[in-house]
Amino acid sequence: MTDTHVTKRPLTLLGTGDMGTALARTWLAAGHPLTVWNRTAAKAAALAPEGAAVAAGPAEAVAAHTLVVLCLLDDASIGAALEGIDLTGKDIVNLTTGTPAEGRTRAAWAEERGARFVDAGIMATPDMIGAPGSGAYVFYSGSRALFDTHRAALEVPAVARFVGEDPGHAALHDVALLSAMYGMFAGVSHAYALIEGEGIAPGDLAPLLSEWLGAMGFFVGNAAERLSSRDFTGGVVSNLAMQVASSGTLLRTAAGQGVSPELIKPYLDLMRERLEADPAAHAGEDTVGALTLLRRQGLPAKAGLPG
Ligand code: FVH
Repeated sequence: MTDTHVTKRPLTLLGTGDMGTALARTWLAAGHPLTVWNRTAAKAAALAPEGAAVAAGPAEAVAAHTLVVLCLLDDASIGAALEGIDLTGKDIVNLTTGTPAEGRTRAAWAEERGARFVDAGIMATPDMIGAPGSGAYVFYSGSRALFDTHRAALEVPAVARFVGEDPGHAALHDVALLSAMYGMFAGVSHAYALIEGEGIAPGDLAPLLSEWLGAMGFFVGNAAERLSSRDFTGGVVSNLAMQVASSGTLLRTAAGQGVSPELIKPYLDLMRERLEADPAAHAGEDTVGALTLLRRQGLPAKAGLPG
């Protein structure tokens, strides 16, 4: 006879807002003993019928289990919730969105209190959590030992991707992807604004936009290769001089349609700045060369990235 009984790791979750509740439900459904606490008690109590133990306060919740997951609004709410609570021997996984600096500072704060710490960045909305095939995943960084110990539990709500022992790197990956997303949102918003009032339905433009953005997706890998090699001229198919010249068409069209260029102009300006700095050197480049201007003097620069 084989023993098929597998003990599911118990854990504590602080924060049962929209995301915390979605996470909690997946752990409960998977059979993990779960203790929850939320500042507004009713939101935690709502999980009791599904099997959650509801703690009266954050200290009781933290004391209940070694693995303590945080899903609070922001870094300040972590300080507020955990103020004065004994964290000795705890394994803290912080799913609260924050900056890389907050992740590093919070890791040092936790370690000073005798805890291991992993920071995280959730690449999903609550409805994607625990939904197979939704594409949901979570970046983790910090203590590799903690991550390895708890990986099975962390994989329950969404795929887990460990991105290094620097506790700031999960947030950095999270923010990098979100920043690219907002750039894409900005371009799409500008496109819809251009056609508004012209008798072209947004729904007619939508498939064309999706198809075009998919075709232009090569930029992601192309930019990575050029930034690594610092080769901005090899194999260029659309050179900077041509793109700067045609950017005037984009701006004049926006003006003609009565649309503010504010969402696309910064990128067009950056291309022009790169070209005007040294037309002979940069005219034949890909637009990726313009990205070297983003790290401005006076801003903290990352060592090892040449200009
Ligand atoms: N929801 C989403 O789409 C995104 C997806 C990507 C990741 N984010 C981040 O997840 C964190 C939690 O987000 P959420 O969606 O659960 O947010 P809320 O529903 O607003 O819940 C916030 C919880 O934080 C508690 N809280 C706020 N301030 C404090 C405090 N000072 N002390 C203790 N707890 C605090 C709040 O409690 P209450 O208002 O119910 O009493 C909620 O439990 C977040 O970092 C997102 O950026 C979600």
